Amino acid sequence: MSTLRGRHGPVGLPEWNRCAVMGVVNVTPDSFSDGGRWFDSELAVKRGLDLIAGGADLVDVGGESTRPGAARVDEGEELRRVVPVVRELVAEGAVVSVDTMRASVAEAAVEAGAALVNDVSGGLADPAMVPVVATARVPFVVMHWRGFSADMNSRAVYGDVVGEVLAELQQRLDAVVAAGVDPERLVVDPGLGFAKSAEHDLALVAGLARLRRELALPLLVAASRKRFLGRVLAGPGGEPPPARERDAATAAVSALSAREGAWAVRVHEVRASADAVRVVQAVHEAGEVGKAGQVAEAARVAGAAGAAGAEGGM
Ligand code: PMM
Repeated sequence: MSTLRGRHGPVGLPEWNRCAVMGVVNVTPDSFSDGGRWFDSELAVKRGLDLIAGGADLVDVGGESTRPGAARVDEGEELRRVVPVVRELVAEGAVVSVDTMRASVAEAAVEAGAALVNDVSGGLADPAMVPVVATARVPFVVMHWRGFSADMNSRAVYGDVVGEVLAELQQRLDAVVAAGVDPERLVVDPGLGFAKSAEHDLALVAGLARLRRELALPLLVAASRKRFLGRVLAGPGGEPPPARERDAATAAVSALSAREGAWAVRVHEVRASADAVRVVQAVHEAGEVGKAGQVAEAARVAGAAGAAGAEGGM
């Protein structure tokens, strides 16, 4: 369906010259890693601005927790949580994404200035979502999703997780495009932690290059503080560190993602990930300079050999 374009990111957002960093603003009392901390409009706006000051390129504002087992929030409450925060952050000059599964929230957030809709259900949770996004002509994140958080862990069953996530995402992307969303505005996300075990998440991180190559769309990776990192970091007793102690591990995944050409990483603490993606970019540029130098040297040697040959013939 899709073709690789010259652009690194989706049409409709600034073009960053490296993997972008999306900072998370959860306006929720119960998100798994930072629930309750920014559950107040003013605090949430301040948090968003702090994330930008710390190196975030854009901020993702959400009013519904999607942690495993979470119940859904009421629509009116989600609107009340999200829209004022989006409006205020946009007024302060931030590039804002809205993290929602509800078309009404997406629509109100876009009206308030949100530049991107991030739907963890890829439009499956609310049939009105895809038409809203198609009409608004904003970039749209399609994440791999198998069902609501209340019972998603029971759906974490795969033979070949990378192959199945690829096929299910492709099917979803085709449906979204058939329903009128501009393919140039799509972003894909493997949905780490959503109906996935720690082993599945690790396999997906190992498979990022394949996902990017085969889906040929900008890729968003959201590993921040997730369970699989807790599992990797667990001590000998098997006890994982608390979510807030997983930011260095998150930055490691940000570096890996940037290295594999991800368009963006979604993180709670931006500083370490912002540094990580900048280092990856600098190393990449040094490699390009090195390659250009080798080509110039090869041309110089070939030129000298040619000149010597010409001399020998005289
Ligand atoms: N994960 C969470 C929330 N929103 N959006 C995208 N695109 N991808 C994700 O993996 C994702 C997301 C859950 O994490 P949080 O509760 O810490 O925000």
